[in-house]
Amino acid sequence: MRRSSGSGPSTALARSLIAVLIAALWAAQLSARAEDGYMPTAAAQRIVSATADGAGARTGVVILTETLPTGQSDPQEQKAFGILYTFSPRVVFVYRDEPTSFSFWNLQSDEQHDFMLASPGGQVLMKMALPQLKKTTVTLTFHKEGLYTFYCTMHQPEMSGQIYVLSPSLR
Ligand SMILES: [Cu+2]
Repeated sequence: MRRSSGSGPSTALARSLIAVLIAALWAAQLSARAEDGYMPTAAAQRIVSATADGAGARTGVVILTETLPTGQSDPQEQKAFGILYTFSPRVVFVYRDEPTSFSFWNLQSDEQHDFMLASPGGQVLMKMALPQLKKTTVTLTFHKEGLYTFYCTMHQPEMSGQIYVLSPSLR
């Protein structure tokens, strides 16, 4: 009796199913990456360059994600505004062309945040996920002076901050 040699119609069907499955997994992975964020493009790197692990930094800042109100909660405030989140600190000063590590500590066990950076002209430069109860570190080197804005896209407008990029001559 002849057994299936691997070229029968059922095998061909299985192969095409596997191909479809692999394509679906690949697409899911791509969309997951897009959700996770993106580093500066070649054009954006003329404004800011970023390395994901925080390496090469000479100085750094820790930015916490905090829940508002801190301390005793006011039931009326909670009712009017819900739970609010903020970056702490919300304002950071850095020098141009000085690699600076930014370590974001997501202190919430039940809330995802992210870090989206915009140039002084309002151009979005990068976006990075800040998972629950994790430290996420990136080294940023700003090449243009001015006032940059950063956002958590999930908690707008309250969860925002500013980075002032100063001239190194101000040292
Ligand atoms: Cu947030």
